[in-house]
Order: sequence, then C-alpha cells, then structure tokens
Amino acid sequence: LGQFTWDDPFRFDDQLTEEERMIRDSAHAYAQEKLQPRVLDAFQNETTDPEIFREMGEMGLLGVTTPEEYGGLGSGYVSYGLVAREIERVDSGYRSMMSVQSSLVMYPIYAYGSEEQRKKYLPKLASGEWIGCFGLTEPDAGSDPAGMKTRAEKTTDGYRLTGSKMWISNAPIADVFVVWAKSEAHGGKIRGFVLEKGMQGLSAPKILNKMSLRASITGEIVMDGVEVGEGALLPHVEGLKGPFGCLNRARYGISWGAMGAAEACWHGARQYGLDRHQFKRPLAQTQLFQRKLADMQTEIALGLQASLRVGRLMDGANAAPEMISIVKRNNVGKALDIARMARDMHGGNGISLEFQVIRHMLNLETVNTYEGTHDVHALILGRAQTGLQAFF
Ligand code: TGC
Ligand code: FAD
Repeated sequence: LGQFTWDDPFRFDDQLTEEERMIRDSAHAYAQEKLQPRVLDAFQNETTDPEIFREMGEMGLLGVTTPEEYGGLGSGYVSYGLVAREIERVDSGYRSMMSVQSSLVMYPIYAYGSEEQRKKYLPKLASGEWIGCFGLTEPDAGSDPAGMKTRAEKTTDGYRLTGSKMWISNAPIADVFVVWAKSEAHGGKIRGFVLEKGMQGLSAPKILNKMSLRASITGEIVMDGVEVGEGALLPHVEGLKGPFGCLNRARYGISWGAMGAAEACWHGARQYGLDRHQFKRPLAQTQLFQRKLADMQTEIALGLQASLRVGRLMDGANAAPEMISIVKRNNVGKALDIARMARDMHGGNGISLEFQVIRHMLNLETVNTYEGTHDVHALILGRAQTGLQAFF
C-alpha cells in the first residue's frame, strides 16, 4: 500500500517535472523570504512597493511562458500556475501584480503585437524595469465588456483615445498601458492599444479605501483625447477575442493562485487547532474541527489536480475556455469558503491581521469577482451545456 502524506494527499509533487519543481521551489523561497515579511505592513497601510516587480523580474517570475528571446523564461503553463500558487500563498495582491504583468500585458504584446512592439516592451516588462496594466473594465461595463464606451478616433497619423477605465490593477504606477477601445476606423470593433506613462491626456488616479487586495495598487485610467501613432495599435487581433485571449491565461493562473491562498488558510487552521486547547484538549481533537480540515484537504487536493490537468492541456495548446471557467470558478469559490472556515476556526484571533486568515478571506472576495465573477462563469458553463444564452 502507498504512503499518505496529509499535505500532499494525491502525491501531486510526483506529477511535476524536474524543471517545474525547480521553478516552484525558487518562487516559494522568494515569496516566503521577501514577500511574507512585508505583507502585513503593505496590507495595513495600503502600500505597493514597485521594487517587487524588479525583484520578481530578477527571479524570472514575470513572463514565465514568454520565449527567452524576449526576456521571458520560456517555460510552460504548469510552471506559471505553480508560481501563481506560491505567490498567492502569501497574498492575492502580489499574485495579481505578477499575473497582470505576465498574462494581461506581456501576453497580448507577444501574441498580438508587431515585432517592433515585442522588442520594445517585452524585455523591460520581463525584468520588471517597466510595470504594465490592462484596461478593459469601465465604470459602466464590467461583466459586459462589449458595452465599453472608450473610443479610438482616426487622426492623420494614428488615433485619439477618449474614455475611462475602472478598477485597473497596477495602473497608478504603470509605465505601459494595454487598453481596449472601440475603433471607428475598424467598423467600431474592439482593438488593443499600447499607451505609455506621460502621454498627454493620460492619467491613472489611485482608488482608495479598498478593504480587499490592499497590497496591490488599483486605479482608474482616464484618457482625455490621448493621441498616439499607428505604432500603438496591436495589429494582430480584433474584437473581444483579443482581451479574452489574455483573460484565459490570467483566469487559469488564478485557479492555481487561489489554491495557494487556501492552502495557507488550511495549514494555519490546522496548526492553530493543534496549539490551542479548550475543554482540556486541543481544538484539533474535536470532530467538528477535523471535519472542516477534511473538507479543506479534499477541496484543495481536487482543485490542484484539476488545474494541473488544464495546465497540461494548455501546454499542448488543447485547452478550451470553458475548462478554464470550471477551474477559475470552482477553485476561487472553494478557496473563499476555506478562508471563511479558517477564520472561524481561529476564533477571536481570526479577525486579527497577525493570523493572516482574514487577509486572505478579504482578498479572495476580489478574486471571486475579477476576471469574470463566480456567476458569470456559471453562465458561460450553462451556455456551453444548453446552447442557451442567459446573459441577456
Ligand atoms: P461572446 O459573444 O461570448 O464572445 C464575443 C467574442 O469573443 C470570443 N470569446 C473568446 N475568445 C477567446 N477566449 C474566450 N474565453 C472567449 N470568450 C468569448 C467569442 O468567440 C466571440 O468571438 P467572435 O470572433 O465571434 O466575435 O461575448 P459576450 O459579449 O456575450 O460575453 C459574455 C461574457 C459574459 C462571457 C464575457 O463578456 C465575460 O467573460 N465577462 C467577464 C468580464 C471579465 O472577465 N472581465 C475581466 C476584466 S480584467 C480583470 O479583471 C483583471 S484582474 C487581474 C488581476 O488583478 O489579477
Ligand atoms: P457587475 O458586472 O456590475 O456585476 C455585479 C453583480 O451582478 C455580480 O454579482 C455579477 O455576477 C452579477 N451579474 C452581472 N451580469 C449578470 C448576468 N447577466 N446575470 C446574472 N448576474 C449578473 N478590470 C480590468 O480590466 N483590469 C484590471 O486590472 C482589473 N483589476 C481589478 C482589481 C480589483 C481589486 C477589482 C475589484 C476589480 C478589477 N477589475 C479589473 C475589474 C473586474 O474585472 C470587474 O470588477 C468584474 O469583471 C465585475 O464587473 P463589475 O464590478 O462591473 O460588476
């Protein structure tokens, strides 16, 4: 009979390659040594240290799947998922910073950009010298990005962009802005543009007083007639499939990241239950406590297997968006349940930032909402199995 290891019930580790384990271990070491010591202060004071991008760049954690010739690591989607899991084990906000840069900024420039755009932006984004953001959501267009109002009008030698984006991760400290707008010159179709900090008419005010994801800066993007040349247009994609192609990758990474946050909560609750005694015995020796630990272990073990399966299919260019909806929706929803349970299992201490679980719980509220809400992914899956559109 085989061995059972409580924190790796299905021997997940055995299913990884040598290279994947190496990347995972170096992301783990970086996250625990460099991010964990700063996270309480960052969350409490709502501060984001831009230096983190440089550090992640140096460690090769930005652009894990971007080819080496453009400064990336040239590894696969399982490696990318493992990195997301290790970073989010510390904080969802730090994973957000990494996944926006990698999947939502570097990926579209690589996949939809010209050779000139790739060469100009990718190496500096991979090293973390430049910080990127991705503007799709608007004040009046969240789940329904097709309703965006941002417009690109044709000028003699380029475009003029007008509109505003809302809830944009990294925006206030960004050097590079990938934004999506309806372009008059392309029959009103959605097109991607790469803007740069300092352009006239472009600003990115910070959104204050978030009670979630406080270690990751969020802002608006205001475009007040920003004039750009033809070279700012991403030439190789048109329509909503442009931003969705990026979202597929970020949503997939989130499915792994959420499991990292859930594992942190599970391990914390287990240790707390072993250490804390009530009624003359450890809390972990009660049936209710053990049932909660069993639920956490089960959901995390299943969630990781599902993400690994989708990752292997992505590495073979064989994953469908609906598969990604399943793992994003399930893993984030389950992680949020686990974080709420772990908060409860810590009793009064569970509301203190010192014990971490409430921070994860608050963060996961955002993760459940962004990149397609829990319910929007249900509708995507409902449509795929009934053929019936229930969005409108
Ligand atoms: P629909 O008719 O379904 O599709 C329009 C066009 O897009 C194509 N498409 C996809 N292509 C690739 N991958 C996907 N996953 C795709 N989904 C759709 C589709 O084939 C079609 O192409 P074409 O050529 O026929 O035009 O579009 P709809 O308007 O009915 O969309 C409905 C819905 C709800 C599925 C969609 O709009 C949706 O997913 N809404 C959620 C919005 C969202 O996820 N926003 C995320 C913003 S970015 C963010 O949150 C970053 S947080 C990052 C962080 O900090 O970590
Ligand atoms: P709404 O779309 O208004 O949804 C509100 C509620 O209605 C939800 O419960 C939703 O599930 C439900 N709902 C909506 N439509 C339907 C329907 N047809 N049927 C049933 N229920 C429905 N966006 C970016 O572009 N870039 C970023 O970097 C980015 N970062 C973010 C960072 C943070 C901290 C946050 C909070 C958000 C970020 N977002 C970003 C925006 C995020 O993607 C949106 O918040 C999300 O897509 C939901 O849109 P909304 O907030 O407008 O909610």
